[in-house]
Amino acid sequence: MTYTLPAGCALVDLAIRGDDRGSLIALEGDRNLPFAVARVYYVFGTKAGVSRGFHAHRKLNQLAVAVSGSCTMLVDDGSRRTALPLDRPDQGLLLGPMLWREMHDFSPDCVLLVMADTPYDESDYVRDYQAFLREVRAAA
Ligand code: T46
Repeated sequence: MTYTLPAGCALVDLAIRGDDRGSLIALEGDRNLPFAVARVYYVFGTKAGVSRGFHAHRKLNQLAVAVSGSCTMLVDDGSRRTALPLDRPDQGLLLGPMLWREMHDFSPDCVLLVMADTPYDESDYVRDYQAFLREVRAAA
């Protein structure tokens, strides 16, 4: 399935270094990632029916990969809103700045691995959708 994504995000295929023992994927900052990694976190054990996210970042770049299970990622640049499944350990979603994101439909086994280009900084978050729209429009 092909998705028309909002500006500032992209699906990327991650090369599998497989052999007869199984599979391995290596992610290297500034090599197959378009940024140097400053932080890695993972979301797991999300309870049934719970959605997460509901914010944008002013400056942060991230790559999100469902290394196990699946969830739906909704991305919104203020003009286009697209919901797509993250359900492959060999595909990641690059998320640039000023993209509203929501995560829904977590499978019980979902492990969402995220690499980020800065340390955690709460002041980078925009957690109100109307404020997000105002900031996007002011920057246009
Ligand atoms: C994002 C989506 C995909 C930290 O202390 N350090 C961290 O690096 C992060 C990411 C979070 N936290 C704390 C802050 C909260 O007390 O962990 C708690 C849960 O964070 P939050 O509610 O922001 O989690 P999500 O799942 O809504 O969003 C996260 C990321 O925050 C966000 O950047 O893009 O995953």
